[in-house]
This record gives sequence, structure tokens and C-alpha cells, in this order.
Amino acid sequence: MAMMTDEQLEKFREDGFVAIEEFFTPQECDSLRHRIADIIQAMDVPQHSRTEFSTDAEEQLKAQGSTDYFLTSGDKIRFFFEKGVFDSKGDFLVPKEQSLNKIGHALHILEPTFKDLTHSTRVQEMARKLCLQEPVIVQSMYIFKQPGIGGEVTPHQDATFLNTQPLGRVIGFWIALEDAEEENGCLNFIPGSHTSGISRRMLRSSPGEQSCIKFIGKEPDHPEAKFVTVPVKKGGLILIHGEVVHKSALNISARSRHVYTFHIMESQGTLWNPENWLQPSPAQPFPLLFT
Ligand code: AKG
Repeated sequence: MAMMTDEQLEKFREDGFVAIEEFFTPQECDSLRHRIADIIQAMDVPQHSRTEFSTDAEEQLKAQGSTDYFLTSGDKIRFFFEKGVFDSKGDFLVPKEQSLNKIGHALHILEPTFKDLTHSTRVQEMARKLCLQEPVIVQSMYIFKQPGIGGEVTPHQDATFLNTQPLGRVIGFWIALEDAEEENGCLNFIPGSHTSGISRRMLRSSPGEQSCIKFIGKEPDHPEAKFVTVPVKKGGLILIHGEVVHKSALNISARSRHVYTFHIMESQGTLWNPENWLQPSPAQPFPLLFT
């Protein structure tokens, strides 16, 4: 299996991302896929995701229910759906395994298959190569990019959502569980965009404010020509600096693009922003990566 070379490390520091092919085996990728298939078979679909509401008040309740479901998902396994996958009665319009946008955000804590891979020797070695002293895992997600409907991810910096002081402490591990190519919505990056701070922050609102989350700042219009496409084969890993601008397109192909991704943070000398949507609790602190 591949480890990051010094040249790749240099590239990561320069560009804010790097792709490392064959980081995980096809068997490791398949074991995550099989476990997710079992989780989907047993999943409990929340009512606010299922039902189309007809009045404004009901719409508001639905939005509130969905926001709470998201905001309290940091230490749970929760299901987030693509648009238009339920009919007005709340029944699936597509096979349920093709309805999900993502599952998050504590697979690395609650699911042994995901936990083992997240803490695998290779991931720990990678963190050491990145010179991290006391990395913790802040969140994990399984992203589906379903064939035909897998939603676009608009340009963003992860530090908009996972903010720290100082910046530069969060790194995403993005693992392709099947080939991720331009056709099925691989990642696109603006090389070097991790060096100019962040343009937007998503915060929890203060008590009494109307919505539960709000954005400060605005994502600039990033010219298309600045993005580079970064395809990677099944088993490949992309390291994502917390401030690099990236996106992925709608998947209009007939192939899915499953990935497992998690974010780590150097906890030494770092303040996790208390206004971030995701908050550790005394009962469930962010787990240390090194075991
Ligand atoms: C992220 O994990 O920050 C992403 O942007 C993932 C987007 C994708 O998988 O398409």
C-alpha cells in the first residue's frame, strides 16, 4: 500500500490537497460498502425527511426538525437524503439505497468497521508524516453521489464549517470507495487557495434568533478556470487542507461515487470554535487518532 512520498507532502503544502492512489485496498473499501448496505437496510427514516408538508407553518416545522436533526448528529449515525426521493405520502420514489446523500457524523465512533479504518496504522502514519502531535477526529461521513441525482457540492472551504483558531489545523481524509472521475462527480480544487484565510463561517445562532444556524461572510464567485479536476481510483486517498476551496459537480452519470471521509484536527494549541455547529461533549469528546 502507498504511503505519502516527500514530493506528495510538498505538493500538499503547496496546493492544499494531494491525491495518493492505492492508499487502501479494494477489500477495505468493500468492507465499508457492505457495512453501509446493512445500515441502510435497517435505517429508520425520520418523519421530517419523509413527508412533503403543505402549509408555511408545517414547512417551518419541517425545516426546524431537519436543522435539529443535523445539529445533534455529531455523535450519532444519521441519514440525509437527496431531494425528491419521497412522494407526498412519505414513500420512497427510488430504491432506498439510492435515496441517500450522506450518512454522518459519528461512523468513526459507533461503527467498528469505520472506526478500525479511521484509526488504521496507515492513517496514523500519515498523521505523523504531517507532523501532527495530538490529532483528534472531529467528524466522519459516508457520501453516496447517487447515479443521476447525486447533488452538487458548491465551492467551499471546510474551515467555514469546522473552524479553529488558529486556522490551518483541520485536514480532511477523503477515501474513494469506487473510482471517482469527472463523469461521476470527483472533487475539483483551486490549487493554492488555502493560503488566504476564509471567506465565510457557519455559526450556531444565539438563543432567541430565528434560525438555528447563520452564515457570516460570502463565498466569492470562483472562476471555473481556476479549478482543477482530481480523479482518483477506488482505494485512493485525497488529503484536503481545511482552507482549500473545493467542490464537486452533480452526478449525472449512471455510476455512483461512494466515499468515506473524516476530518482530523491538531488539538495541541488549537481552539475549536464554540460557535461551530459541531460540538464535542463531556460524554463524547473528539477521540484521539493515535491509539
Ligand atoms: C468535503 O468533505 O469537504 C467535501 O467537500 C466532499 C464533497 C464530495 O464528496 O463531493
